[in-house]
Amino acid sequence: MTKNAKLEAWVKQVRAMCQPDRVRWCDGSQAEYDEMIHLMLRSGTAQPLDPRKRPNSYLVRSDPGDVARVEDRTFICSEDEQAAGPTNNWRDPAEMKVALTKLFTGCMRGRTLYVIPFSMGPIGSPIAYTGVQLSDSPYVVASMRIMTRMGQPVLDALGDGDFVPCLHSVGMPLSPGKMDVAWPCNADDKYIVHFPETREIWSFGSGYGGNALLGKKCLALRIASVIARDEGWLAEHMLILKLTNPSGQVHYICGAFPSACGKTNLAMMRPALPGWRVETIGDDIAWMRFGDDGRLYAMNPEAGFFGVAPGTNETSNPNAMATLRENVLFTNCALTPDGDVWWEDMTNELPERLTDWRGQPWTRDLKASAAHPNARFTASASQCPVMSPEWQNPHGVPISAILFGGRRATVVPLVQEARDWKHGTFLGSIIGSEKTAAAAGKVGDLRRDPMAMLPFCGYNMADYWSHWLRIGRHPGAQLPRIYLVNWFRKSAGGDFLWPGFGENVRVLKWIFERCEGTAKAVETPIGRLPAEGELEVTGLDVSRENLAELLHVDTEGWLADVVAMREYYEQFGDRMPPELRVELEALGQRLSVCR
Ligand code: SAT
Ligand code: MN
Repeated sequence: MTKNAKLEAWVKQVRAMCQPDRVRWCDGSQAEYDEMIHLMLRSGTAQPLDPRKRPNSYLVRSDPGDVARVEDRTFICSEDEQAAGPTNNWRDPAEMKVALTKLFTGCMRGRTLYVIPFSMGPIGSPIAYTGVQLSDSPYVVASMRIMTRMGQPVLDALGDGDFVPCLHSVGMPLSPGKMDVAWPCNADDKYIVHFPETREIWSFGSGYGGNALLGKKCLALRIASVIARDEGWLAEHMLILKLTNPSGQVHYICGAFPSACGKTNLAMMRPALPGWRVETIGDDIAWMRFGDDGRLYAMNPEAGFFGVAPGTNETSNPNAMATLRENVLFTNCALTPDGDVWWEDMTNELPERLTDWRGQPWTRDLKASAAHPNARFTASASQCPVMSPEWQNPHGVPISAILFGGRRATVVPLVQEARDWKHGTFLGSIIGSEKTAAAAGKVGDLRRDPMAMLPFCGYNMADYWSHWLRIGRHPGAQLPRIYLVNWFRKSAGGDFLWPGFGENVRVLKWIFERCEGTAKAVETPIGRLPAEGELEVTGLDVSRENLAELLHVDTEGWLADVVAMREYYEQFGDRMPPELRVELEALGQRLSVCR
């Protein structure tokens, strides 16, 4: 329980508005988790997997209309429309509150209101933030217990301190006598709403992932990015890894990639080069602040993984497979006849028969995918065999390099180094990626996704770039080096040129050695590329031609990108930091002379 007056008053107010049958304060205990599972089994939300195959693990099937983040229903309601910027959906905050209050009135009838206190970052860490989510979903309670530090210890540490209020409802009240459905949600009305000035989150109508687990994208990215801007730090959509070379030297690296582009695989990589070691600090979010030594220290605010299941296997990510052996919530995966989960590319051979993510019989001649492409696993970070002990360090780890990447079949080389922070900020601002299934919409189209923050920046993207540039001017800063990477280049025939996964350590090795000052680079119009012979290729199964293609400057392709970026920058008008326009035009000029 709590003596926090603000919290007590807020719970009372929400109770009056949402009219739940009862209120339950979550303590975060195992018994409470088990009870949530029991409720989900009873309501048909979840089913147990065979404990001999996957102990203490469950499969959940969502409504087919609620399978991913809904970006077109995600709103930044700042006082001033310009403060949200052209890449966010904006509504007037007062009007939005009126509309939401209508929707939330009576929305929890027949349900329980759960009070879920959670900490983003180790409890009591000077750089952690406390949120309290009010939700009517047992799935959310169970998931938040895995994904965050959750329960009574958070309230104890909070005392009468401040917290971010996160209100959530699946948006489907139950009238007396009405049977519940397995996955309650509101197919017609979904709202994922952020009020940056008052630091509040209201989410209605969806029970899935980032729409509903409000500590993740809503608090730790959208709201935190605003706080970070005001306080001089960075809240980023980045993995954090620890890289150790064969002689035991260490560098910590962050990497920003859009959703479903392999952050989890990179963060848990089993390196293909002998003697190199990757350990995981985080797979999705990094909060970075300057230490007294002028270095940027990154902390993972989460406590678990909400990872994309399809594509995960013993080759692509053996450490994830080990993480998933027990105590896992699976969502929208397929079910095997012997009571285990399955997803595309989990095994070399397709199973003969399955139950698909919708609960329908599936046979391998059907050609349809059995798991949803955005099927997910939810597992505690503590289960990952390569979790670095520093992941719980309340101050974070010092970052030597930052990677920006995405899925680009063409143009962007395997790796390039920025000349300095400003150039790196520019490279981050121009990244694009072919769309994945992590968000609703058409898969495959190229979209600009600056710093992989397009769906997650809680304010005007141009102001966000200005903030990055300001970070670069921090007095005494010892800034990380910045790299653009692309594991997803394809040949004209449509095959990947680079094997990826554990072989990506070859790129990390070059970056590591750049940080040490021992690897060479060549200047090119787009940035610094590995000098001849500097990328470790021993034992690598890639042809000379393909390697050359991967490290080649595609002048015409880049020039076309410059034109596209000029247009992209236009929409930000005079909020656009002039430094980035200067970088873009300078790039265009350097490329033109090579023509
Ligand atoms: O659903 S989430 O937003 O948590 C996953 C993602 O898009 O990265
Ligand atoms: Mn993500």
